[in-house]
Amino acid sequence: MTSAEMKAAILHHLVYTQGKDAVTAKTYDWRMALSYAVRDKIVDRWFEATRRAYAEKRKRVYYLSLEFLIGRLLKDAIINMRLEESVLDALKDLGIEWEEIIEDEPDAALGNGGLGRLAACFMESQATLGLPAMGYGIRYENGLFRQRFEDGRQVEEPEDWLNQAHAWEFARPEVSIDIGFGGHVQEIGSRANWYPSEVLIARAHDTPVIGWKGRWGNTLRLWEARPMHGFDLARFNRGDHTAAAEPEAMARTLSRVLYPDDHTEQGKELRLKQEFFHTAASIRDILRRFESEYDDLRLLPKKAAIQINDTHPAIAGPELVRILHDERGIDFEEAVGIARNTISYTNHTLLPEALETWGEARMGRLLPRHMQLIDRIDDLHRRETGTHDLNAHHDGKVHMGTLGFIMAHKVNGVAALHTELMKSTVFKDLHELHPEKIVNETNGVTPRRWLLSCNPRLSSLITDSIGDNWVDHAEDLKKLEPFTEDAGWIEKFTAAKHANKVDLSNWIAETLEISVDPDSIFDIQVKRIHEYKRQHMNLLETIAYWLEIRDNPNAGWTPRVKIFGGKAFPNYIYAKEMVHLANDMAKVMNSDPLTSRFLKVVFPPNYNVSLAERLIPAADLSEQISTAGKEASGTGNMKFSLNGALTIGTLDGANVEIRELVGAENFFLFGMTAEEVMTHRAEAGHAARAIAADPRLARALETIRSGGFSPEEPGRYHMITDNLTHHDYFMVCSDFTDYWRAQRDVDAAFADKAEWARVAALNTARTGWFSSDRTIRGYMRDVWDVEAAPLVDLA
Ligand code: 26Q
Repeated sequence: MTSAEMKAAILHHLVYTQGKDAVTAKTYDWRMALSYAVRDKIVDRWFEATRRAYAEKRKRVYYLSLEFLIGRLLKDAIINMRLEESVLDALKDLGIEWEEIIEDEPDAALGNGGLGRLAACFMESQATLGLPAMGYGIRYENGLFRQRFEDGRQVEEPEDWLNQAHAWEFARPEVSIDIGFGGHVQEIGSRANWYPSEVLIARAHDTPVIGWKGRWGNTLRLWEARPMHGFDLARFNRGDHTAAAEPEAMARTLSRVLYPDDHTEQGKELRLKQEFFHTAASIRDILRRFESEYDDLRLLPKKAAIQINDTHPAIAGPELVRILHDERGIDFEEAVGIARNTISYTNHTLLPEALETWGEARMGRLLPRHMQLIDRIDDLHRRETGTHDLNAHHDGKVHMGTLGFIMAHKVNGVAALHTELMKSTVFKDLHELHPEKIVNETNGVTPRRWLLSCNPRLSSLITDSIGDNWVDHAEDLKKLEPFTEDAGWIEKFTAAKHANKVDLSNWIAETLEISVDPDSIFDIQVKRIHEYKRQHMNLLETIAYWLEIRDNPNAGWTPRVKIFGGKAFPNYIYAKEMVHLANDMAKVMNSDPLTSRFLKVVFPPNYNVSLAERLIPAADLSEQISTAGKEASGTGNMKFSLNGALTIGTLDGANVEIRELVGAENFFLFGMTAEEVMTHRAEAGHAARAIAADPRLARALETIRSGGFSPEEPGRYHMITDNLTHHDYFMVCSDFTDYWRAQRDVDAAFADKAEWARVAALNTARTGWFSSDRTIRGYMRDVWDVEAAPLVDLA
């Protein structure tokens, strides 16, 4: 597409789609016009792919996830369609600022964190690989809350991405599916009719997901909840104005908000309703498509693979069995077999509090037939395995992990260590009964968004050096290794990183009014705020470093900028205190004349996908410091490494694999192993002993305790200091000393700029394996048994 054609397309959509005149058009109007112009190009390719999937009778993959953390889509679309030149030229011609347009797009935050972002990366990789696939999610009206700080405290505000028109979706009112809840069951022999007492409608909204070079496109289908009967006119006419709108409001509640929860099981009825609404609509839609192409349901596992992203859609098993058995008349055992061979389940956590369970009373009331079927599934599984326990339904609850496991043909972990821990802990007994079921598929991230798009300087250097094949064959980044021995090339690498750091420094100065020195170590920890992720250990180390500088301000300290980003679950008081402490520390430290040359603390509010894209390319040091055994994988760790940051980290999640790939000598390892954590935790008084043995730690804790960062309220952080001193389940104190040691190793290493840059470049060269393309190929081979369509390049 030429620049002139692009310009004409933008102007056309400005007038005829957006209904604005170039004279009065605002940034928003231009963005919408540009989005429609780009979207037109995508739609052609998307239809072509969809037609081919049908015509070639290909097996399809269905990715069911309550979360798709897709972020902004415009730049991604432009890059994958190779339209950046014509767009840049056209915008220039029109006198429109590219940056301003890109920044104007709301960040679609339909997810909490890693699990949701993984689903988004998977969608992009599936399209890039030419795999016929469809993502199913919920079209939340309000995504993850917006975070603000008020006197350093987190305040949540509703997120309203749908306030503006959404350029990328197509409403499909003709795809409307009835979803029932409650009511009663009438059994007829083995089968039953379910008569729900409440019914609402799931309406589809489709977003095309385009792969690299526009060679394939898939659909992300998001469900919106709508009332069966809209507005009650009779009631309104009787003068009952509020009540007339009630059924509508009730139904819509279902797709109103994303639960801002990660890792704490909530047990809320609305959440269970969301899960069933999402899953039932998706299963119906999958079967409708299948039945339009084939007439034998026994073929389902050959033509469809359904992946459930954690247990959130795990009711898919019973729901599919219900339709096959009750509605289509397939024998119960055969129905279970078909469902199992179609479904597979990804586990993302071993934290006991995060494993979903639903009370039998609630589940029985809301999903009476499913409750019966779960008991029959349990019963069948007992007969198959000759066991007596291991039921999904026990102790008055339905355990969704167990249900997911027994209704799937494959269950996967998300990093090598995590998968091994699944086998030896949470799923130990089930694993012994089904030793082939658990497989590992180490997570990955899409290199299109997480290198090419977010880090243009480094990407250009890479492409100038090895060509652009790396973009969809990230293993090619290996070819950079010889360049890392070339001093001239390393200078270019350093210049790219430095320029990224200057950009970030400017942004920090403008938005937060904090001045930072781009020559400092940019030390970044961004992720949800959680005790197991140990942001407070990072804070303690920051305090200890600050105190040491104050003791001896002229000792030649290595300057650092400590950058934090992340949201705390609104009811998770401890995590909120961690946020508050970080902000209180920033206030004290950034204005300390003795130390501020050497140490700054920066906590930009509202960490999201777009902010990640800004921060990660500017990082020198990636903080991956979770208590070993607790972080299933992590994916931020991969993004940092790919962008040339060194990692300071524990042997947890995918850190283990990152360290193996980049080389142990190029990774700042510290802390106990998962096994050591388990034994050490059992030793009473571990925290007190660790504190007694490390005066730096003791002093840092004492500084918080005595109100060093909250003089107006010295007791403010007793919750944190008391917990760390006495209980310290996540081993912050016991790992602190080694963490401090590793941080000083970082200082020493950073002193040799060229050597640091060499190792940073090696990180980029050696982490191409973490492309989500590789992950998806793994699922295709080990779990889905599916092949991609041969790809054709754009004309
Ligand atoms: C459960 C019940 C009710 C409401 C919400 C939830 C809920 C929602 C989201 C529970 C958990 C989550 C998210 C979990 C998550 O993001 N896990 C992360 O998944 C990543 C991708 O595999 C891993 O890299 C991270 O290690 C893991 O923490």
